[in-house]
Amino acid sequence: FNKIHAISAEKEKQADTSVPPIPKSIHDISNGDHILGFGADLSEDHPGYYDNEYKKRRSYIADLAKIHKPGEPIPCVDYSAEEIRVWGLVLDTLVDLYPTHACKEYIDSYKLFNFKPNHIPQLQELSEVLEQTTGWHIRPVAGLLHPRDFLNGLAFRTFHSTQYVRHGSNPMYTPEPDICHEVLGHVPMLADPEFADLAWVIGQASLGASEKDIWHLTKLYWYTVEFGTVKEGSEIRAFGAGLLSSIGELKHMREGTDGVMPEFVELDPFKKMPKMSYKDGYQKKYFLCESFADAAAKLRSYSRSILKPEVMSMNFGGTPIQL
Ligand code: TIH
Ligand code: FE2
Repeated sequence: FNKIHAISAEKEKQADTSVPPIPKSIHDISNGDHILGFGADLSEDHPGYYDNEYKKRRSYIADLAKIHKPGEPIPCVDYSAEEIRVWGLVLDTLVDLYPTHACKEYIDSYKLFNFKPNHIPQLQELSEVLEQTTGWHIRPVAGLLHPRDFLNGLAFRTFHSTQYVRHGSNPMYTPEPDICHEVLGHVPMLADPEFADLAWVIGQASLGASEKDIWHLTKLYWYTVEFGTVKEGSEIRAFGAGLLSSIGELKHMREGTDGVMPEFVELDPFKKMPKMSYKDGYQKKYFLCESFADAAAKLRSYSRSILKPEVMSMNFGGTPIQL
């Protein structure tokens, strides 16, 4: 009996320690301790793998992010002519698609930002606009954060953003986030109050969540904030940042690839979500929302079902939890 008892006590301890302490503010979340995948170590299938100059540049930009402290101005990056060329190309191609492919909230918020092909916006200037519109903040990050840290950031209305530019060999699609994705995909959406609310709901639910729940929330995040689509009359429009920053994926969402159309399914946060991957190219399945308000309401009811009692009494910079 003693032995069994000792083993189960040990298991319980493990289960306990697998959920780290709940962060009380953005200062409790690290932007550089848990970088996953890519980061500065590119895998062999990454378009920049054989480009040493590119890898050096990425490490330099990643190191800038690591020294940043929340509340301080975000370091500016002096982008090179090649980096600006890539950004300009992505922007010029995407602006032609937005009127027909992007949701109306995106098209509206986009106007706040005056993006130009010859200037890569600095995170600091963008964060200032968001602070004034929806109260969100941008924080630079060295690479892909661990999902718990990333989602926890959303609870404090903080969006962790990369600052490097995708490899120039394929500006139409990159397998990982880069500054073009963050700026053209996420930033205008975060200036929309209803969308910002949806992202906040996912963040609040992630505080103190079990590993299993973190995984499910990551998928909910992926299929809405990253690859979500929304009905507008008889049309399907994109609101997910992974769509809005990739010319290739936006076209694929509408027209399919090699004669195969993607599938569209209704969002139900209580159902098991399909597996997600950075490695499989374009999505085969998109979740279709009636509206942001409807998607946020559904996410809220799921989030309430897993919310930790300690989080209920937390105060998010003067605003109590709103689930
Ligand atoms: N595929 C997107 C792009 O080309 O901009 C970037 C990513 C979004 C989500 C995951 S990777
Ligand atoms: Fe993203």
